[in-house]
Amino acid sequence: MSYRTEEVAYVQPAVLPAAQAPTVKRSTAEYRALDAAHHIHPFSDMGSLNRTGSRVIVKAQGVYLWDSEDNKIIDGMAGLWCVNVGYGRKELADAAYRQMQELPFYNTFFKTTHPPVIELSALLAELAPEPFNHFFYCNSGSEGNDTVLRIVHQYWATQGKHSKKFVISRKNGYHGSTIAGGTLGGMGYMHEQMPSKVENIVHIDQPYFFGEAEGNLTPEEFALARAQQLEAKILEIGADNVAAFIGEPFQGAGGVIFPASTYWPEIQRICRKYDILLVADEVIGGFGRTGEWFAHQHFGFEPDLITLAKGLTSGYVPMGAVGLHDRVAKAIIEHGDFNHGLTYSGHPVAAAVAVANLKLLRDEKIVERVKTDTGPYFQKKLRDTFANHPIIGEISGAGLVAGLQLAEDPKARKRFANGGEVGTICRDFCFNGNLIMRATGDRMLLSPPLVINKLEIDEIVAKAKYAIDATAQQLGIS
Ligand code: PXG
Repeated sequence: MSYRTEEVAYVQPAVLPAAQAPTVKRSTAEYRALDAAHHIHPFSDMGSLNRTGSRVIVKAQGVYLWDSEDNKIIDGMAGLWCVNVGYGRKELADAAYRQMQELPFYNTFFKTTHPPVIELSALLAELAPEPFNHFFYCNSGSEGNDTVLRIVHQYWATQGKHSKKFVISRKNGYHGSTIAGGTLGGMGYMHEQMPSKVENIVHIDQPYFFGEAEGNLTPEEFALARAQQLEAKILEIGADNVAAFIGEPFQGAGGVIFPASTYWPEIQRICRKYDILLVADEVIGGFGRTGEWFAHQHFGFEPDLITLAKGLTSGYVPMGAVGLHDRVAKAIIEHGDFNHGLTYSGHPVAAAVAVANLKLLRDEKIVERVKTDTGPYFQKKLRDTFANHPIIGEISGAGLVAGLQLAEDPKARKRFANGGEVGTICRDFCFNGNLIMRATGDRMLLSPPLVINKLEIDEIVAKAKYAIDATAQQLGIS
């Protein structure tokens, strides 16, 4: 198996000139030594990382990264699910540069505002589904979900329903790593390390068919049963005590778990029946990932609140937001002070970059291309390539996001007993093959920049096949 090496014909418009690409100022060994000496990485075992050393990424263009050893790596994860317009877009750099000179910072507290945050809010209202016309800003998805809790609480206070305090979320959901985000998420290993958790947050099971469906249930029956756990939980707590349900339309960090089509309509029915706010965490799904602007549109439901981050700025600068459905916005607007805000809420530079980014997504029809062209191509290519593969049990996804389930016996839906280790073996083969593909336990995840072309998709899929074949071979499975 050889890797595709030819350069792709597709050239991005308005890329940064190569002369502006950062130069490598130190040797890899020096970078690693300094990194080990002074930098604590997120979600890492620092002792073991410092013994091996990190890969040092020094520049990027389009869908490619380069490390300090000048290896060219294809980025199958769009950074961390965020670089939707790809790397090196000059329009975003120009927007930041201009804004930094004109007004690098001013706050949006104390009866003030500024043009970039006004333009961004109007543009988001244009791009989001019709009832979303108001946006609150923060710096990350985690802060977005903290904000969601504050809005939900304030909303029910304005309705005089003070007992509605519980928020229901899902096991293996991911909603960030602040105390509130981490509590909302369903990652047990994160809960264990928290000094305390936010009160009144409870979890139901996830709609993970391959791993958790028992008996002969169809995916649709299983998804319905998992959605109905919400109703059971509401009845257990009492509808008068439940404020909201939050979920990612598809779970990203949890393994690109795509629920069957029966799931979200049932969740929505239950939320409406018991007068519970429905929150879609669109931090990964938003801004085109599934081929729709927002993932809840792909699944056909209407949330009351949406959490946004990542693709909002394509990760060029940090920014998060919460979109409020008109019925929620009205209550917040009409009922006095909302006592929440961050120094950088609506930061002018982040807002200017977000505007430039959203205009690229809109004007270059990048989202439409994911829906009608590259998304279907990517999904078909993966399914054709891995049909009847000895260790691929399921391929989930739509548009430009996919999860590949590694399995000991795909037909019997039998997972590896040591699934996490198998995922790590596969991830290491990807790493050595200069492909970034994320492992979550025994699921391999892909979520490339939305500007990827078909040749680049072919390259990702060929490299993924090489890594998965090599994994099977190492396990002695053929
Ligand atoms: N919600 C969702 C759905 C996310 O995926 C957050 C909230 C939190 O966003 P911030 O910006 O606070 O990180 C996320 C973040 C991974 C990985 O390993 C995923 C995320 C972050 C870091 C790692 O897949 N998602």
